[in-house]
Amino acid sequence: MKTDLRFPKNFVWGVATAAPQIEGAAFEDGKGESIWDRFSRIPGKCHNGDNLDVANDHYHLFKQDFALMRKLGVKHYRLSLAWPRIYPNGDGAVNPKGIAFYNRLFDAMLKEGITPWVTLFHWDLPQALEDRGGWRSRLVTEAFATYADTVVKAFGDRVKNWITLNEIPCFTNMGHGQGDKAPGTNETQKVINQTFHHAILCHGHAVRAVREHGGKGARVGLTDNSTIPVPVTETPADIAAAKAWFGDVNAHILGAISGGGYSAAYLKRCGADRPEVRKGDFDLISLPTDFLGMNIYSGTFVRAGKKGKPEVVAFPPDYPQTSCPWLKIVPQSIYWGTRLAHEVYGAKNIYITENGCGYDNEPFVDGEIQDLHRRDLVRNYLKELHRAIGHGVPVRGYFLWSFMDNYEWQDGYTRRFGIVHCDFKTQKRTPKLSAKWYARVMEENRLV
Ligand code: GBH
Repeated sequence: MKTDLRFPKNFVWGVATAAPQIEGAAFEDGKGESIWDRFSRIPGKCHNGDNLDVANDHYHLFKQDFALMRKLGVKHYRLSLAWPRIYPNGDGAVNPKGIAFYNRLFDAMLKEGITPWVTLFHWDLPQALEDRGGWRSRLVTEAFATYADTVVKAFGDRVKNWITLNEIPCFTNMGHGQGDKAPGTNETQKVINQTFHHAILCHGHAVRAVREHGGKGARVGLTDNSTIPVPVTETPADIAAAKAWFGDVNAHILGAISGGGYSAAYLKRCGADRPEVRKGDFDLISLPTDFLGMNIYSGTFVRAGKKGKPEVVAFPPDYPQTSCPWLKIVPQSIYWGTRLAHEVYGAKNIYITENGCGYDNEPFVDGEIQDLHRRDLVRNYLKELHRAIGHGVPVRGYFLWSFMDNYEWQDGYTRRFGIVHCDFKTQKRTPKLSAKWYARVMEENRLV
């Protein structure tokens, strides 16, 4: 029987990870300390006191990991580079062993027929830069520009898909505001806004670096975790409210990078705390990109309130969720997120660079982790992604987070996001039921 849940020809199916969460070898071969190496050692900050020292030991086991990917039929893999492995002090001297490691890694990946999608920065700022002001200081943008030039030059012959930064709000707002991510400080709103401005400026530098040194066929885009409204009813009034809300809450990032600078509404909200912007900053920030990466896990319900004004409806206590309180199960978020990014900010080629779910309790049954909850969640989100594509939203690919269980930041190793189980004592990898299911999806290019 024919299925209508087939995806477009050439749709990119992949899996995702990030260097600090899987590599381990945190102090090996000259790697410098990152702010997460430091933060994870502050008592009480990370679950169980778990740190990134060993993680999945991917630094030593990457060949076997790529072999497993190949066995599962993975053809596209999103990973990140560890800045402190390349520049242990953030800037200054390059660490040749860091370059050599990624050379070995890319060669091994390509040998297995896997196409790399490389994020330049996934939160592991060199501690040496933090000591000089970190994201608060403009210095970070100069260091990042040099780092971006270096890695694009070094790996651009084999890497054609570049992602500038991962989830800017997490390492700016959450790192310096709520303090639950590294560096874990509580700064003033003015400082937080400045960290944010430096981050989008780094995005611009990465785009520039790829244009200058990326060679033929190089493509580049940001990965954003946009704030996503889901209309309570799919009726014109609620859709209009959701659309207005989406435009407003994402203006400082999606609007800024797509040529609009900071919106008047954003600057008004900042008031006296507005960031210092230098002449020429927005020339870099708004350099055209080739795609938009979106990490979509959840959404916020919005409806038309008084006079049609957007009104957020809070989640009731028993709303279904995963083991992460923030990850409420809202499959329609992937439909509305991609559709609104396209409609409101003109995003042309959209890739879901992360989607998935984390659970604390996934027992083996007869040697298999039967994670029907994950299979079901991913399938329901993918159905909504399929709907978006059917409605003309230009979605080109999907990366499942994550290839394997890994270091889930402040939730340590307890929170498992992988489709492959990792025993962190023995480093044994075991594909879960969801991995076998996803392998069929990738192979058949349709929901099975
Ligand atoms: C992504 O971030 C990361 O890119 C990835 O490294 C990570 O492992 C994965 O997802 C799973 O977590 O203020 O309490 O409402 C997750 C996105 C966005 C999750 C902000 C927490 C806010 C929590 N994050 N969110 S709260």
